[in-house]
Amino acid sequence: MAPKRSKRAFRYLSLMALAVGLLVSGCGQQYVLLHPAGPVAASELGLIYISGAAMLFMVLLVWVLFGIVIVRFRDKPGNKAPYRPLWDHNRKLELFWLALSFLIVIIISVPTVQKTYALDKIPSGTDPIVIDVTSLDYKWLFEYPQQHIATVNYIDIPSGVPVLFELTANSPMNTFWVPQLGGMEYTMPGEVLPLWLEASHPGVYWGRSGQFSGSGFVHMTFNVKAVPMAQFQQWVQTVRQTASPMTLADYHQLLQHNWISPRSYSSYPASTFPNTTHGFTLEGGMYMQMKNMYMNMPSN
Ligand SMILES: [Cu+2]
Repeated sequence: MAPKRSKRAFRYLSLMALAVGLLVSGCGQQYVLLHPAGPVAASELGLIYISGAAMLFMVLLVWVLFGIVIVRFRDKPGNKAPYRPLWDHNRKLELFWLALSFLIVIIISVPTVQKTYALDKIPSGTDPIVIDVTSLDYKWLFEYPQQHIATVNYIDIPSGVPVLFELTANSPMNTFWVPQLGGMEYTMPGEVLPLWLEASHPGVYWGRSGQFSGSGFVHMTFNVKAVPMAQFQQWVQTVRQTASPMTLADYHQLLQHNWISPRSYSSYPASTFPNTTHGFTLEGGMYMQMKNMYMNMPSN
C-alpha cells in the first residue's frame, strides 16, 4: 500500500472508532444501576465510581506508557533513545509500581469496608417496614408481617422509609435485586438474610432475580412501587378489603413450578415464612428438610 493511502485508511479507521465510541457511550435511563433512587444504591454507586476511577487510572497509565515506549524506542534513523538489550530491572521503578498498587488497593478498600459496615445497619430512629420475601419456582412471594397481607411478583412500599427485607427461599437459591435501590442479596433455603433498602422518592423500580435458577428464571421479575406513606396505608386497606385470603392450599399452588402474574392476598397462613427464632416450619422449608435429610445420612 502506498504511504498516502495507508494514511487515509488510518484516518477512516480512527473516525470509525470514534463514532463507535460515541454511539455506545450514550448512557441512558436504561442503565438503572447508574440511576440510584435511594440511599443504599447511591452509596453503592459511589463505590462503583471509586473502583471504576481506580481501574481507569491504571488502564490510562498503561496506555500512555505504551504510547511513549513505541514512539520513543522505535527503530528509526536518528533515534537518540538508548538501546540497552541486556537491561533487566530497576529497583526504583519496581518500588514505584509496587507502592502504586498498594495505594490503589487502599483507595478502593477503605471506603468499601467503611460503607459495607455502615450499610449493614438500618439508620437508627426509624421503624422499618418489614417484608418477608420467599423466592419460589418461579415467582416472588412477599409477606407483610406488620400489615398481614401478601403479594406475588410486586410490592408497594412507602417512600422515604427504610424497608427491611427478610429473605429466604423455598426453591433453589435466587438473588433478590432491585438495582435502583441497592445491591443483591441471596435467598437460600434454611437461611434468612436481612437486607434493608429505601426509596427516596415515589416511583416504580424494577426488581428481578440476579441468579439463574432454572427454566422459569426469566419470569422472576417484580416491580417495587414506592408511594407516599398515606397512599401506602390506603393500598394496604384496599388489599385487605378486596383481595382474597391465601390458604395453605393456595400456598402449595404457589410452590408449583410455573410462573404467574402479580397478585395480592388479604392474609396468609402463619406457617409459610420460616420463623427465624424457632427454626423452620413444615410449610416454610421444603428444601431445608431435604438438606436435613442429606445431613443426617450416615457418612461411611
Ligand atoms: Cu459469585
